[in-house]
Amino acid sequence: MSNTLQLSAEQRRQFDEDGFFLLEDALTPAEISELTTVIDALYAKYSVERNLGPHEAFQWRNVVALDPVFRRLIDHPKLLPLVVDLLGYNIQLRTSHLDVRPPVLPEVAQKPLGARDSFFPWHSDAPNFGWPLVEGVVPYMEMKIGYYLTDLTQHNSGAICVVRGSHKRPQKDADGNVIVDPQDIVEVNVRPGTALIWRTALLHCVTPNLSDHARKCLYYGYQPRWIRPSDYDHQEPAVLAGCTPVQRQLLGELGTGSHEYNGPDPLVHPVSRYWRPEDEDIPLKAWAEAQQ
Ligand SMILES: O=C(O)CCC(=O)C(=O)O
Repeated sequence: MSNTLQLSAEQRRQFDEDGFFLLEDALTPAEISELTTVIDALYAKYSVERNLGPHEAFQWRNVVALDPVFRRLIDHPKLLPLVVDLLGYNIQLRTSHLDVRPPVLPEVAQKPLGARDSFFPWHSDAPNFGWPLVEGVVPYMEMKIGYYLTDLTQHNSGAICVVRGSHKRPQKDADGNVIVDPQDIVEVNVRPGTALIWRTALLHCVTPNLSDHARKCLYYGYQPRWIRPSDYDHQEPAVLAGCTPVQRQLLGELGTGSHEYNGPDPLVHPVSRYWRPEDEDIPLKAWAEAQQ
């Protein structure tokens, strides 16, 4: 692709240099309300089933398999062009999760932000045993979109914090301690409906939620299709039923619906369609070309 679909030069600069940018009003009030209704119902059900205390956080992984309302976000028209601009079209979802963080007790805020022994230590996302490093730095492997559904404009309301530019440098000292210059910490204090588009190699943590309301948000991680997802191997047929070819691709399948993952001659000449997709395997390519 020669041109970008939607990404501005300033967004590109921020994504490369800072490791993130914000998109306000990514979700409409109607979308926020629809998502929140489903999340509240899930939280009500699972907080009883899991015997969660009033201050305990609730997370659900592979949320796209849980309800069609979450599936619709994987190719949200405001965000998908940005994802394709930032990662190309041979991509899939790596993870999708919802997070509810009720207000915590004040003592939780006693530890320094992101401390090793705090409720949410600084980290960047990686599989067990880590990503390969190039001169101590994680190459660009994936990105995430955070959708924030509740008001996070106040300090210590449970917002994510990112360390500006930390994706571009080694992150630990010789003793294994995470290196964070306080001047680089950005607390993502945003209104409901804002999206955070970020590199998961950024160091991040979460502030204690000392507000009077639970923080509710969703994260969708995207990666090239030749990496394996973290939340699923293949999605269940019921999840894929009714999905568009683009959605099927993003859910890790071949856009055609074919199961010939190793090509038409897998015994003699196996060729992974994730490595070497034909155009019909990646409907996102035709979609992207049609946008231009
Ligand atoms: O709950 C948050 O905002 C942080 C989520 C997080 O650590 C992640 O998406 O990797």
